[in-house]
Amino acid sequence: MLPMFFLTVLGCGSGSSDSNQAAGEERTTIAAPVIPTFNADSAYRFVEKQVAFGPRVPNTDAHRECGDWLEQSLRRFADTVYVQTARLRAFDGTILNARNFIGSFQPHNRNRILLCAHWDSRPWADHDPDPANHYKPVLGANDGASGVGVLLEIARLLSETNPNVGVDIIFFDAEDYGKHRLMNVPDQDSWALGSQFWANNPHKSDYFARFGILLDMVGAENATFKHEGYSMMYAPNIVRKVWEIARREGFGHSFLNREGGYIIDDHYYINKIRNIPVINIIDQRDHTPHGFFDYWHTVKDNMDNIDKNTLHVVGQTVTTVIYSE
Ligand code: AHN
Ligand code: ZN
Repeated sequence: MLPMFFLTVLGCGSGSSDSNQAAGEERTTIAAPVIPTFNADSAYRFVEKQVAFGPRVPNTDAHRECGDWLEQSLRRFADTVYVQTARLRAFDGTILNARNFIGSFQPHNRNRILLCAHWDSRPWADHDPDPANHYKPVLGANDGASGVGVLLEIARLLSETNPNVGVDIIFFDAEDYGKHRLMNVPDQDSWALGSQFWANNPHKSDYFARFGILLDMVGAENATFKHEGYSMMYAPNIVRKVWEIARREGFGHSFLNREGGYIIDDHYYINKIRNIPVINIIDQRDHTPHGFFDYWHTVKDNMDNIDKNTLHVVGQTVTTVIYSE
C-alpha cells in the first residue's frame, strides 16, 4: 500500500475529453508522496527511555537491559529483526559482549536505504573538565541515545506508512569504546567496533543499500551539521541531496553548507569495507576544543542538553529523504 495524493497538472496535448478543460489541454497526473510528520515528542521519549537504563557501557547490566529493550522495540515496528552477537576485542584487551540490532522494512524490496546510529555509551568521561570524572562512564543522552531515538521514531513511522524504498535500521554496538585520551596505546581502529564487525559480516552476505545515513549526536541545543570529511570523500552527492532537503524544510540554520572535519565513525568502515556510500550527520562546532558539542565525553551528556527542536530538524529531514525516494 503506497499512500499518495495526486497533483493534477494541466498539460498541453490532444485527446482530452474533460468538459472542464479547454480544447487542446489534457490532465497529467503526477503522484506526490505523502511525507509523514516526524514526532519529536515521541523521539524524545525514546531517548529518555535509553538514558533511564544508565550508561550503556558494554558488559554492564544497563547495556544488556537496554539492548533487550531495543530488540523488542524493533520487533514492534520492523518486518524482520536480526540480532548479531559478537565478542569484540577492545584496544585495552577487554572482550566486549556486543550486539548489533538490525530492523528491516520491506525486506524483499531490492531498492534499499540504510539508516544507523550507535547505541552504546562511552565507559570514560575523558574530556570532562574535572579529572575526577575521567574514569566515570558517560550517560550518552546525545552521544548515542539521540541518534537511536530519532531512528526509533522513524521505525514507528515506517510501521504505519510504506515508502517506495526498503529500509534497514541498524543500531551498532561498541562504537564508543575507543582509546582513552590518557592511555598511551595505539588508537588505530579502536572506535566503531560493532560497525567494523558488521561491515565484515553483514546480516545478509550479499547485503547492499543504495546509500546510508549515520546519525551521531543529533540532540543537543544549537547543533550544527557541516559537510563531514569522509562523507564528502565517499558520498558527496548524498550529502548535497540531504542538505538540500533540509534547506527546503527550513532547517538551513542547522544544516550548514560548510566543510567539517574528518570523523572516524561507523560510516567510515561501511564506506571503506562494504563500499556503500554512507554519510554522517554529526554535530560539529566551531568554538569547542574538540569540535563537538560542549558536553562531549563528559558526565554532563545527560537529558538536560537534549533539545526536541534538534531532534525534529534531523528527524524530519531524514523522514523527508526516505519518503521522497
Ligand atoms: C574519534 O574521536 C576518532 N571519533 C569520534 C567518534 C565518536 C565518538 N562519535 C561519538 N563518539
Ligand atoms: Zn562518543
